Amino acid sequence: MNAAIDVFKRNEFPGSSLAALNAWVAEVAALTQPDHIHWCDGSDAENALLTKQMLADGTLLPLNPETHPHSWLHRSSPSDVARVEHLTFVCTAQPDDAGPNNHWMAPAEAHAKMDALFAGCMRGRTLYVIPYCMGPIDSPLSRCGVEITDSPYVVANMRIMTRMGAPALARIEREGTFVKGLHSTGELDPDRRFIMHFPDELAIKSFGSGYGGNALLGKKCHALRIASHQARHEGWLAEHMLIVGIENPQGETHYIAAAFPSACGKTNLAMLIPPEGYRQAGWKVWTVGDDICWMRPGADGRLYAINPEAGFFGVAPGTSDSSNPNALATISHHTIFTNVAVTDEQEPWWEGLDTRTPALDWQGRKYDPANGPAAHPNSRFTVSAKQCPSYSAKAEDPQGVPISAIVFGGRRASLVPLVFEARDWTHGVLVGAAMGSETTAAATGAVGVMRRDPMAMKPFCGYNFADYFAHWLSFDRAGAKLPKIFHVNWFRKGGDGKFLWPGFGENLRVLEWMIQRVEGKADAVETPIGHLPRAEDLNLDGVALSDEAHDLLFGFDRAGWQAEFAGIGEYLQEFGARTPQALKDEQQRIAARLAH
Ligand code: GTP
Ligand code: SPV
Ligand code: MN
Repeated sequence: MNAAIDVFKRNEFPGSSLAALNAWVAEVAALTQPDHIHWCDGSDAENALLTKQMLADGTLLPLNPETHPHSWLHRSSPSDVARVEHLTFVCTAQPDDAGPNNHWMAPAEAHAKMDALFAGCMRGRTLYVIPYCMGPIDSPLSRCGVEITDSPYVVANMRIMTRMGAPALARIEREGTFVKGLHSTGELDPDRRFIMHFPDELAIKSFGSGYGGNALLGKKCHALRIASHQARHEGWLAEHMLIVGIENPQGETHYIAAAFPSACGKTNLAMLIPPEGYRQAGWKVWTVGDDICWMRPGADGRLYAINPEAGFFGVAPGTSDSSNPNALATISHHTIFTNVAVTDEQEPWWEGLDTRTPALDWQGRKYDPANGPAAHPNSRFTVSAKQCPSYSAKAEDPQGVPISAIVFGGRRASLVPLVFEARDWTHGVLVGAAMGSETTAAATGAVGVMRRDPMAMKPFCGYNFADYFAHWLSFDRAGAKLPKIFHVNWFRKGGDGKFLWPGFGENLRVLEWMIQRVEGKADAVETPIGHLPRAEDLNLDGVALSDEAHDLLFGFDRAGWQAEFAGIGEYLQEFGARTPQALKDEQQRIAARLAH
């Protein structure tokens, strides 16, 4: 047992045990009036029975059993296809504790509003009790929760995405603490849809949506919004990050955690396949997690990370044998597909998969390009991480993996170079806090709009960003051996509007430079925004880059960065006096350097 784990404080709430769980289930049943109550044990038999029921009532549709054994298609309500940030609230006693980065409602008002929606909502339905564990079942870093839902689709997804069932219930009984998540699909009416978080009560109430991030409460609601709040009080970090291991030809593995906003490349980087030359030389890539990372300092001062999830809820469009062969292999069986198209042969299909023309679109209509894409742009697959060929044996390690580098990145069509390195931790926190990215189809609303998305946590931080930045800064203390911090941009575009960097597997070239920097073996040029590699500092053998690509991917545009830093300064002002002075000082120091 790692000594550091003994000092890992827990946010106990007294009086909670299986008795508390039973009492809560009874209270919810009295409110929601279900016809039946089912306690999920997570067994194969239970899953088989639920699947049979869902196939019978059309919740799941069969896919081709020859090409996609044990795989199903779910078509959601067309108005319920993504996270709803405008309907997602953090309910703290004081609005300032939720911060300008969250929608806020007073807890009593939010409870009253939600309880009115939940009243009688499960009549004619079954109430499922899902005990789950986020993280390896025997890890001291893991945390448990219980989701109550009336959706068998949610049960089936939670079974893949978390360690669900009897072992989680046993841990809850042992620990006496769990996050309470109450969910109902209601009538799937967007006007009666809310996702409410009560961090001080370790509770979530979600009504009116069956979509992943709104309904699988272990994921964004628990593992990020509630967990970030707990992490702040207990001295750790709950982040929207992939975790990937890069093994060099000498057999040494560095673990990298990377925060990119939704639909900006986490799953792809986590499952990267090295370019041919790297493969031949013996490089290997190991997937630990693709969306969420919980990190805490270990006894040796390094940050140790676990992936709290057990599966991938990944973006389908763009996933192909050339972009992400590991993902394609992972989803070849035992997979739930949501809102993809299907071919004549009942195979799942999406834009970017191959050149076939699908038969039916995501709504089950005969495919007609006039209706838009065949697969919804936010169509997804749910699959066990164990099916991934690159799944790391270390992903199940209760101690987690030591992190050598933290990477921030967004979709930036202009200005931001391929990669740069922060000078130190404080600068790195500013780089994360200043992240910008174009919005994607993962949330409802306009796509392609540039917004600030600090640490890719804009939709997921369960408390005031100013306090979150202070929490990040607090890790720089005596004895800490912190990872280096980098920023990447795979999405820089040229004059023709096309991506300048080939991306995907080729991103390993950038990761290699980072690892060399960590080991003190690679060069870089010092600029006001950080250390930039020259093109020759990266291994670009076999990559054909135009002159324009060279200039823009490795260049530093002083005038552009002056404007960017003015914008970053204004953004930090939005958090007022709560913004840490060290962060404001860092922004001003760099702005001043950019000015001459
Ligand atoms: P969430 O699950 O929403 O958190 O998304 P994610 O960050 O895991 O994004 P994902 O890896 O699923 O990628 C989203 C989209 O970006 C897909 O359509 C990918 O094909 C595309 N993409 C991923 N990596 C790259 C890259 O290196 N270059 C380019 N051009 N596109 C990429
Ligand atoms: C994201 O939107 O960042 C996702 C999908 O990973 S969801 O689970 O809906 O949040
Ligand atoms: Mn995500």
